Amino acid sequence: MSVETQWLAQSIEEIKTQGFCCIPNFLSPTKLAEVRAALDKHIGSFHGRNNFEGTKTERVYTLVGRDKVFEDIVEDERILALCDAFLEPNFLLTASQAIRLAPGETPQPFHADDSFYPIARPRPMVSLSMICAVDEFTAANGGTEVIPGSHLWSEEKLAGEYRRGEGALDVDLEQRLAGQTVTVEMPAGSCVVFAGNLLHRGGANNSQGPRCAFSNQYCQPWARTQENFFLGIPTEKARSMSPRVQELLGYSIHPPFMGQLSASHPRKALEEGFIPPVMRSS
Ligand SMILES: O=C(O)CCC(=O)C(=O)O
Repeated sequence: MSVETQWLAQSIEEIKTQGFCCIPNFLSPTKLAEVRAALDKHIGSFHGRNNFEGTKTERVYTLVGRDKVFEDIVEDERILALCDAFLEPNFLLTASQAIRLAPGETPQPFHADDSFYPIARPRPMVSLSMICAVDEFTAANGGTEVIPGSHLWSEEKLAGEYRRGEGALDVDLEQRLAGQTVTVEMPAGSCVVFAGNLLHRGGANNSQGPRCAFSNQYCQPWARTQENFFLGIPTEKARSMSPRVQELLGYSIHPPFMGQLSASHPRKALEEGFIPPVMRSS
């Protein structure tokens, strides 16, 4: 399957103008079933610790290392084509996680996924995110809420409003932002792709059932990744992955030498019997 040119051009335009685009039927019914089966094995082992992670939310971090189906999705050619359009060559996977909101979950604070890179806005995105619905997303069950156009907002527009105190929730602001919000309602298997500087949040789950999703985020090749995949994914596991996924995890060089391993290409670390130079006697 190759990425359809017209679809790609339109999706790029939507991300440029409104900050996001949707991919209906991103997963085939078979892939969606595989995702659900894989998630069943992992969901429930990590409970959100705060309002951001969600106190009624289960998360599974390092999803890419948990099942082959997630490795395949990480290198989905439609997502990588969008990354190619907005990020520099050698972009990296920065986060990979499942997010399951239980009934009663409250809305997340509005945030941008690349807000922790201290580069003044307005600015290009440092990362690109995708969130795929594993359960249907509705306004009632906490479907992701986005603020169209907010990826273009300046520092001034955010200052004293959104960032009134690090991590503090400004209730007035939350209400003002909520008035500009669009809920991404989509069937299970569809996904939303959005700029890392777009304001968004997981909504409140006022339904009777869970709202499960997974998200992969990609960042510029010069930015520090959120997840430390070198530590999270053992070498033996990384060795079995495709060359493209290995590159996305950081077994790659961003010229001239970012990511080097003692002056060698980092993929050397995946060779059988590799001994780190610092452990060699000569
Ligand atoms: O669950 C969602 O819909 C959004 C989650 C999110 O934005 C996050 O955890 O950073």
